[in-house]
Amino acid sequence: MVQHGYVTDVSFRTCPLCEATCGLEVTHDQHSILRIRGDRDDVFSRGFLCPKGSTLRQLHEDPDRLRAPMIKRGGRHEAVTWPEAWEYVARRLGEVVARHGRGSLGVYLGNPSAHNLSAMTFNRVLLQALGTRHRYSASTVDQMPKHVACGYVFGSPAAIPVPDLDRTDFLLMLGANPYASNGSLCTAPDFPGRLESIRARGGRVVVVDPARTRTAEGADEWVPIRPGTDGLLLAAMAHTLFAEGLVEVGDHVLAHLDGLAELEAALSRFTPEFVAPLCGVQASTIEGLARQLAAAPSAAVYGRMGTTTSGVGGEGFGTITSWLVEVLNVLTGNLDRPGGAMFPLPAAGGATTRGTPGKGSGFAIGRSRTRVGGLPEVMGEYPVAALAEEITTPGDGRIRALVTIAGNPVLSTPAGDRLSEALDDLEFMVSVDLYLNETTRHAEVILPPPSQVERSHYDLLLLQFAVRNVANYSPPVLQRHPDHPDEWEILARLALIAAGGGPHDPIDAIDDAAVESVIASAVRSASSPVHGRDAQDLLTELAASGRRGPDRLLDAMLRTGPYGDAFGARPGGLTLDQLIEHPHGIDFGPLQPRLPEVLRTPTGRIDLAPEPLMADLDRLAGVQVPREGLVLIGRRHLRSNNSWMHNIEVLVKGAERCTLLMHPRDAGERGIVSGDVVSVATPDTALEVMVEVTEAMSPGVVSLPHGWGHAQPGTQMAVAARRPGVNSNLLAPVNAMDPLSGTSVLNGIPVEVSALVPS
Ligand SMILES: Nc1nc2c(c(=O)[nH]1)N[C@H]1C(S)=C(S)[C@@H](COP(=O)(O)OP(=O)(O)OC[C@H]3O[C@@H](n4cnc5c(=O)[nH]c(N)nc54)[C@H](O)[C@@H]3O)O[C@H]1N2
Ligand SMILES: Nc1nc2c(c(=O)[nH]1)N[C@H]1C(S)=C(S)[C@@H](COP(=O)(O)OP(=O)(O)OC[C@H]3O[C@@H](n4cnc5c(=O)[nH]c(N)nc54)[C@H](O)[C@@H]3O)O[C@H]1N2
Ligand code: SF4
Ligand SMILES: [Mo]
Repeated sequence: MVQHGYVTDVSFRTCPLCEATCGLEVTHDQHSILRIRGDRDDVFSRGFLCPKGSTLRQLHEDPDRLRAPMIKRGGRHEAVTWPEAWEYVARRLGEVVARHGRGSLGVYLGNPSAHNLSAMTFNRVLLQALGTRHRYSASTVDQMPKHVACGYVFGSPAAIPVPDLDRTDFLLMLGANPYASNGSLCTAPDFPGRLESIRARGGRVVVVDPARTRTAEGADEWVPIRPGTDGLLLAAMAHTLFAEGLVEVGDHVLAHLDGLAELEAALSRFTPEFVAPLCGVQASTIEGLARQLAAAPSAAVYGRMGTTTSGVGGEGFGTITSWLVEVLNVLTGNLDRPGGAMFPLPAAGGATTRGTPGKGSGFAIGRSRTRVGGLPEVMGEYPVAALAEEITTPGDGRIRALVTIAGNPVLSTPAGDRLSEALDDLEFMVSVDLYLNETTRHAEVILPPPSQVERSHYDLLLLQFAVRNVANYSPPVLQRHPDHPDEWEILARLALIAAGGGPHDPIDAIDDAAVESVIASAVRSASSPVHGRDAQDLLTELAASGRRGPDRLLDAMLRTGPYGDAFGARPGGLTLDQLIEHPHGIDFGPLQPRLPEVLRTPTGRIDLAPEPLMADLDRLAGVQVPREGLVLIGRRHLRSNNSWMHNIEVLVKGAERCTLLMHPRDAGERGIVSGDVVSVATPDTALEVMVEVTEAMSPGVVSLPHGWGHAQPGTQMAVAARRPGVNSNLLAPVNAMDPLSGTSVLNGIPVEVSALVPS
């Protein structure tokens, strides 16, 4: 094809913007993207696309997206050359380490790190080089409770079962709105379509949510619930199963199960009558849900954001709720069977495809504690809500320099105003990010990665939670400018500098060490098809491809993974070359049972009644749910993506989106009508925001989306600044969290809403 004098080409790649991993068909020439649409031949997404997918083009073209590193001088960011930026980082970071030691370094990893092959392979290299315990991430405003619950029950925080959407007869979904989010920890392109298929084949979908979302509207039944009380509801469902003799675990799971009797005894107090007034759900409804779950030929319980980040009166219940989700899957015989809740078998990077099959060292938290608040470490990191106080509180181990990678914690985490002030208090901050935004405006140096279409991609993380076993690799569509390092090169050079290297030293040693460590672990691992082989042989064979960085690492992981060619030992097995020959991906089929091999508990058995969770049942039973007043929850919009993509005109145009949804009863009581600007207040903060009165909210519950609050001084996002919205997380109390995972309470925040007196 020839257009505008250039040769046009079609490339296929996976959209990296959310967890759905849709295949894109990208028409482009050498310099620019001409069109993006759904790849109809993608083995997983079959042409599905949401409105964000095609905007990779607008993102690439956005004049506000940073193309050159920025250094802040006299309060303003100026573009500099890469060599200058590196010299600056080396000097300033070096000064902080010399003055205060490595314990004064901090790091925050944001959400897009999880959708990014460079970050998935080189963040860990950077973390090691920084050598600090001050690690924070978006996980503690997100999914950490699921890791902790599954860590205790199955032995590995990565052993999170996913609902087998394509085969289930009954799906009970709590606190998830895939019509807006496209799903999370359940990778499934066209999640809405898959839900509709459940119903089309005669199955049933039930949604538990305080809001009648589009997902709830599309379901057979919507069960409104008081925010933060899902744990009680699930406990009462489990109690009902025991009380009515409906527990039927099945031999396949029972053979590997501990804790059933202890669990039954501990749940006896959670009767439907006890929890009903607390949840705002009738006892008969709760019993009915338990019976339906037990009676369905196959069923899956699935909980997401509304279950992991909710609480009551400042107390979070994310982990206990996530545990009870899996308890119900086990009790109804739906764990690890088709149509139930199953463990994917990822082609690369799966934590449960390494080590000894069926056994491990188990899971624990609290190997260290935060300096100021004494909060436990979880999965090698601390709760992000503690970040600000760890920066501002004087004493040994205080954070004095911060690295942020693909994150915007000023908008995404509780009390962003406090964090914003704390960032100004640092001696040095460097951010790897595409934009000069609410967080990176505090950075002395910003290092921009190339755009999404200028790099290779493979969803190393999200394919570990996919509803089918698939693999799909995307080469870069456009060449980046020769001076612009790839994102992994930025991360590797940061690591080199953090480890004391010079700003212009070669990064090859770091890259080589990374691949050597992958191969060394594979030849050691009893689950690996290259177990016992000579590492050097494999490294030599890998080197023959001439690949470097993430691509070489990915090739190593694919070849030593469950479908891999094992470096020749399994002819025809998976390699990166083979994936490249399949631009629409390779489908390894529906999920297969994985018990007991997936387990990593020391006993090699499922611990259905782990001590820390059993102990937490007292807290759950004792929760005081206020009968009066309003609580705040959040919501997502299909055309938004957490705090970013708000600088893309086609996504943000139209009616104001950062509004407060409120039930007519609550509005009427306060003399509020749609379109009024009201005050939403906690004891500490008040925001002014426009109201939309709607029956889609339960009485007593109001909703505000997160990720807004743009137009801050010193940012460079012209489109976002025209529709700034307010930062809902200013209302989230910094100390409200789930004690077992350190995850913040973002839903169920007591607020007062009042009409503003017209001036
Ligand atoms: N109240 C409330 N708060 C929430 C939530 C909620 O539901 N309610 N949701 C929470 C959840 S689930 C999450 S995951 C967090 C997200 O929290 P964060 O990860 O801190 O925030 P994001 O908005 O995802 O910011 C992403 C940043 O990465 C940059 N970026 C995008 N792509 C790339 C890339 O490829 N490389 C690099 N280096 N940078 C990139 C963007 O410019 C942006 O600055 O927010 C949480 N906060
Ligand atoms: N368009 C778009 N897609 C996204 C994102 C985005 O920002 N925009 N973010 C991505 C990210 S990082 C993530 S983690 C996923 C999240 O994906 P989801 O987990 O689907 O998150 P939400 O869409 O926020 O849906 C959470 C639901 O929980 C409900 N809820 C709130 N409190 C409670 C409660 O106490 N109990 C119950 N049962 N429900 C409650 C809310 O009303 C809401 O409908 O989405 C991803 N996809
Ligand atoms: S659903 Fe997610 S992966 Fe698919 S096109 Fe939209 S943003 Fe991209
Ligand atoms: Mo997230």
